Amino acid sequence: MATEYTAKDIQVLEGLDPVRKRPGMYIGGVGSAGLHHLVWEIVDNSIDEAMNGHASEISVTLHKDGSSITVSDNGRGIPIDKHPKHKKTALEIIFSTLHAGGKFGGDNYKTSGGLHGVGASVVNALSTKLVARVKRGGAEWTLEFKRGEAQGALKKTGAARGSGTTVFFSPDPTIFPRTEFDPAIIRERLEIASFLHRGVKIRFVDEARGTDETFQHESGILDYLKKIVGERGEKAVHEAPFTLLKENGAKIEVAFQWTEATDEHVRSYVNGIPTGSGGTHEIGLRSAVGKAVRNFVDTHNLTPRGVTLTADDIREGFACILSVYVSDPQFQGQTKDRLNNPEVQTYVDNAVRPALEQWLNSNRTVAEQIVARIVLSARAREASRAASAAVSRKTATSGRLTLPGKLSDCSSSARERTELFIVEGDSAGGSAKQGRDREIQAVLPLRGKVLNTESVPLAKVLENKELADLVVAMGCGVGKDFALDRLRYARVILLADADSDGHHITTLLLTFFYRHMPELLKEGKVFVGVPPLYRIDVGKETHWAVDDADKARILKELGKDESKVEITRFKGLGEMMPKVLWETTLSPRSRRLLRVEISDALQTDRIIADLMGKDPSARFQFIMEHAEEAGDIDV
Ligand code: 28F
Repeated sequence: MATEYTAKDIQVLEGLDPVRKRPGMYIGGVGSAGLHHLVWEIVDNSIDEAMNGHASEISVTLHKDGSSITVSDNGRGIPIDKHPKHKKTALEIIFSTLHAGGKFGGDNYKTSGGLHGVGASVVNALSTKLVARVKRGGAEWTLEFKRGEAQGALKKTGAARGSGTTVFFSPDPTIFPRTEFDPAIIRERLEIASFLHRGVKIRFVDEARGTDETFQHESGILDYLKKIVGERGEKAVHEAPFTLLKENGAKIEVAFQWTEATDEHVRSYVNGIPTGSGGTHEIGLRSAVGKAVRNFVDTHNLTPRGVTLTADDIREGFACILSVYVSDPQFQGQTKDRLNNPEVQTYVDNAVRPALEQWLNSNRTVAEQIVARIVLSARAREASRAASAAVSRKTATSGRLTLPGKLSDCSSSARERTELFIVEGDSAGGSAKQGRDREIQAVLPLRGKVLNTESVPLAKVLENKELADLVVAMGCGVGKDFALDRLRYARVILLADADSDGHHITTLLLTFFYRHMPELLKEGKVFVGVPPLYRIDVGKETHWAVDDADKARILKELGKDESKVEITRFKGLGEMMPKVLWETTLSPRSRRLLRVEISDALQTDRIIADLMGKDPSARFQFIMEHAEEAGDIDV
């Protein structure tokens, strides 16, 4: 049982003026992240109370105005006794001075909002109004503040059963340009908090949108692991995940399992704060897992002949939730989401390694399933390297590039001016070959459906002639063999019909690039051409519309309705005369291109993974959403 703290335990540091002068120093900034830090700070005080075993329920209400919040917990209630020296109640001190309360240091860990324990007083300073209500000792006490200034003394506002703390606050619009909270951000953080603090009931009421959700997970991070493995549609290669809870200078909780996914997926937290950029806790984890697995494989001589296992093979498909609590976390980096404490690496390594070795030895079947998974990724890696080398060897041996016959290359070798059009279908390929600028534009027609490469090992992918030819034409290798500086063109432009088949082809190609040449997308080298869907002839004038909305807009601009003009709908690129194709889709001066960008890797990963199961053209929009009008390219 933690010692009972009272007002005397608070060392008062200073007033709140500096906070309003330079809020960025205390909450990192006054944008959305800074605004939401206010919520995390108050919520974390409730979570602390729960972590110390005194609160079981926390509720967060976003009020109708969307800009004010109430957080409450059923803990002991902030003490209201008077500080012997400062003659103020603990409650008032906690909200009106930057202080080091009993919660810092000591045996319990100060979980803290994004910026590590700035305390409720900062929230108070940056709020036009804050009302703190404490139920304790059979009564309810209320204290109101405006911009950090107490409005009168603590008042007894009635009798009350039970105990707890409630805080209402509305951020100051003279500090925050935007004070509207984003319910999705709050919801996600509360759900994660319910995973990290097993059993605590966390309720989120959004009064503006009428939603009321409660999160509670008795199995804590195990439930969280199940959620992230489930939502990405991966299958686990062994039933029971590995779990560990240990305190050895740091409190460590970890749950992981191997899945059939091809990437590693670790989500780590320090004192409840997400550490998206990793840090020493993750380094310790990876070192422990690598050593324990390798030790098991070597002891039981499980490596097949001719296969070498690398750390990457062990990490492939590895899904993990790691949550550590340390008393003095040091964070680094712009977004302060990387843990720096060197000692934590040792703590985690020394906690996980022996426990995992023990677990593998006492669960032989599971251990062998895991080793099989690792061997599979080693074989796939070696096969893909061989296949990719074979493809590039095919080009390298003859000295001259043995390009696929279907490729109509451009004549210029000034790569930064050249572009490769990947065109769906032979007829479209024909018009593109004729309509293009031969000096700088190459055309590679693709026949029919491209292989769906989602979760297909690269070796298998390269057995598909279309894709193997594409890899050769691009010249940059593929998979682990990829080298962007070998790309033979400045950009790759996908040209498919504006119908669902066309969208499907484009999606399949983007999936291939995303899974096997991700850097190509990350470097913004891939574009989607936007051919016209309608030709609108008004007298001598011709207008082109890319979709129905565009058509309506043009007709409105012309002040004509459909009956007064001649409208042709293009069935596909192949139907367009080469000159028209040049004018509307190929010419750098008049065409429209969409640059494909990965704006949110995790979301894209989920969408691409989901994509192949459902009707892709319906999902195609998701990819287009990531593509922004590429008016900015110097074509
Ligand atoms: C809605 C926000 O802030 N809950 C909190 C407590 C409980 C105690 C406490 C908090 C005493 C002097 C450090 C009560 N009884 N929810 C909250 N619940 N702070 S904040 O004490 C603060 C310490 O400074 C508490 C006995 N010990 C601690």
